[in-house]
Amino acid sequence: AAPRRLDEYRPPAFLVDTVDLIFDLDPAATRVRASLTLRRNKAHGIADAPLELDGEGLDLRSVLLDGEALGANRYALGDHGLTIRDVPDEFTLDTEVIIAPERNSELSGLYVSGGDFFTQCEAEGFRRITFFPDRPDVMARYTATLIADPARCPLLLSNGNPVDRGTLPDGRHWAKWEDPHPKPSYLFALVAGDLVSVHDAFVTRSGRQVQLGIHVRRGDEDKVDHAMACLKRAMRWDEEAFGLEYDLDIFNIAAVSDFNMGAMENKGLNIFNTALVLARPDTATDADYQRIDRVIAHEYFHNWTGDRVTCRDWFQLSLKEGLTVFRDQEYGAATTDAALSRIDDVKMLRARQFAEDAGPLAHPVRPAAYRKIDNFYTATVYEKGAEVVRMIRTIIGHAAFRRGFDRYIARNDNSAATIEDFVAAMREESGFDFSQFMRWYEQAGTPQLRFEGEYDAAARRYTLTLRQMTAPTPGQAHKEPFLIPVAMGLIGPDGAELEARLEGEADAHRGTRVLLLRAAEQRFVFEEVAAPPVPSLLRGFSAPVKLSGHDTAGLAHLAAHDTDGFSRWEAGQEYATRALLDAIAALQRGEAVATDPALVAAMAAALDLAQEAPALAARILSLPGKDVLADRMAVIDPDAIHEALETSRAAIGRALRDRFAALCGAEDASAPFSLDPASMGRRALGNVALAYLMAADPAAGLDAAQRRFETAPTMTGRLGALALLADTATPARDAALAAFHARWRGDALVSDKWFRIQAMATAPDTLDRVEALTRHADFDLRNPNRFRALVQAFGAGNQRWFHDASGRGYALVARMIGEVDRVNRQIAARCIDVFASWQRFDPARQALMRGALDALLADPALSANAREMAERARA
Ligand code: BAL
Ligand code: ZN
Repeated sequence: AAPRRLDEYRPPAFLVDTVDLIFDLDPAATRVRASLTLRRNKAHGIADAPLELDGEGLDLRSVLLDGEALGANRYALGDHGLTIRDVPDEFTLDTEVIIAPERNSELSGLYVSGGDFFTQCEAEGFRRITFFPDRPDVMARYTATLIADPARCPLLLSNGNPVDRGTLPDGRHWAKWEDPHPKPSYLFALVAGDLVSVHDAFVTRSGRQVQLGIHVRRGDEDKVDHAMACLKRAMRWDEEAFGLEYDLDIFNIAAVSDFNMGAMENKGLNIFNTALVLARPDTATDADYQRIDRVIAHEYFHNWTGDRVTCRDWFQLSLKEGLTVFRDQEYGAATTDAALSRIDDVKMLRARQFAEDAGPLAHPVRPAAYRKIDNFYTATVYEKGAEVVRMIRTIIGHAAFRRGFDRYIARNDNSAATIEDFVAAMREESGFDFSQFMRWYEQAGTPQLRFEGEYDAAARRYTLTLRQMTAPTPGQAHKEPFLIPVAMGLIGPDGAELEARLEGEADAHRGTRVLLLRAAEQRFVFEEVAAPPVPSLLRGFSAPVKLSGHDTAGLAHLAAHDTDGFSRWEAGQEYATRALLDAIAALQRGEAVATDPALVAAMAAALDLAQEAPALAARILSLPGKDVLADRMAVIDPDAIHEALETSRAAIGRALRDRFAALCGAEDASAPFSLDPASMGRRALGNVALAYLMAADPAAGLDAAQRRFETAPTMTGRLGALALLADTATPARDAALAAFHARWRGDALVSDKWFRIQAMATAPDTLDRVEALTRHADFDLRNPNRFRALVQAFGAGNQRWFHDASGRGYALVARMIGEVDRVNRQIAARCIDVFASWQRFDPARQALMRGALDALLADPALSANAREMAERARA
């Protein structure tokens, strides 16, 4: 199919005012009756355009126009929809179709999971339920009547408020839901099944009572307290931080274990992957708890940035996603620890988005063309999109940003907006000209930002030169300079922040300023600078760019003294990254690795923080990830990366052995479980310390790991130990994995962890074991979580063995993608990005990775989703 293009947008030919849906729910044959009131849209521009409705896989039974049945000669039915010519300007249309939810393994549209019915309509799933103009700029008021067997489906939920219910003469019961807010079809949802409901209530700031419900499979009701607490916290925070109040009397969350995404923001009825709802201290790690908090908040925040104000078309996806990620990041920063939260968000951005931006899948935050929009739910649209929103706030300031946000919401409420609408509101409230800034939405690629500083002691002048360069990305050979906000300060030789007067400023002052870099090269002159400074640039990571220019002494100085918590961590990480890159280079030259004593000293300094700031200590002690190191290498060498990390970890571990040993002892099982940053920090520190001890002293480390695995009261401690044991080909590993499997095989989410840990293991027999796990009785291709836990985790998270020089890892993942594609094309397509980095490897690996993509492309049955990704990755 030809790609869709942003510049070909045309308003819809018809608008839909109301939609009445009736579902006779049956797994094998669900009857869907839809009654639409439609009218011509003058903005479309063609007065006699036919009515075109999207529809896929629907067994059409009848079509009535204004109550009259249409003969087959009045409409054309194709693979992708229904076209009706010669329709009046206003009319009603009634259709009846049959669908088979139990055969819907793609999990898009209406499907069955564990015997219950769920929907997923974003982006284009509604057309798999009924014929409809399935595009986000068609917003209508919906009612939905769900009819089902009361024994099988006691619970019947849809969007909005319940308005009526009853029982039919044949014994089936029904419930009617009405959503008073106009919405696009992608936000339609229904849930019907035998779920247990946990209820709570929230009183909005204007005093309205909202009934909250979380609906889960029987047996999971003891794992929803956290999600409920997060929901209430998020509702309150959105009122306080953004002035946004919930607008219905009821808010429901249903959890499903077969789900393509993490969660979905359907109006009034969020549907969640169980992985992002269920948590108990013995089943969920601290990372799971934090992720749940953020995603519950994210989906809730979509109620305004997504539902009340939606996207005109799917090119605008970042309008809701980038903004809502920004909002969930702000929520995370405000409700936990701001610097730690920013560190974690930036680490994720770098690991996922920078990698995407550096390869053949690079695309702008607002893509200009796509074949399958499902392939654009990417780190670029989400995470980089959030950074773009953050830069707007950095440029115009918090107050103007908030006014701009209010204006954007007020002006676009109940409508489908564009990125221009958002930026216009910001411009109007700030007076700032965003023309150059719009390149962040249009140009792909991560800018390289290089600085040089020159201090003139006699003149007390410091001149900072900033240069930017962005490499070409697919379809964009030449890049215009970005407008880059550089939040910065100057640190003096004594570690204190220096006063300075930037050219044009009236007075000298100290503290953070924001420089606006507009040109490819620009000089900033600071006067009245008392001593030679080390510049602290990109404080709080003020722009998604790659900075260079510091020498190691400067980095060490910033790591010790920067007043910005994020930047202190950043400087330390950069220092460690360079030390590891040196180690990698030494290994490649066949030399022994000499671990930098300054790196050891920095780690010792981090250990000094263990009591006072354990979470920060754990983050500093975590060496840069393999992805970070790979990103910095001209040719990625997975074996050298692995060895350099292991050798350095062992050297640091030996130097600080006793201190690590003291930290990886048993957790205090009598202490109440707490998610405060210090408690989580202590658990994280225990796991990091254990990794050092195992590297430094394998025998003692193995003992400590076994003890931690057996006695840790939390999943964080137990899994941390298990992950390290899994890296060793030892009987202790086999025993621990067997015990874990036996204990948890009945819990799908914990079993996913069992698969994931083995998929990501560095032990020498990992390839054989992962192969065997693809044939394990508990492995199920049809469950996206399980596929991700084994195949995606191996491809994306096991640099050592996925990239094994034999090519076995590539072949394994390609084979599994081919298999899952026959069941669920979205899941197959999303896994293909593990091959997108092929140009970064040596010629032999390049050939193997290309070969894997070619093998996929050679399959004539490959889905359009997977084909688009494989072709882009191969380019
Ligand atoms: N809209 C898809 C899921 C999410 O981003 O919230
Ligand atoms: Zn979202």
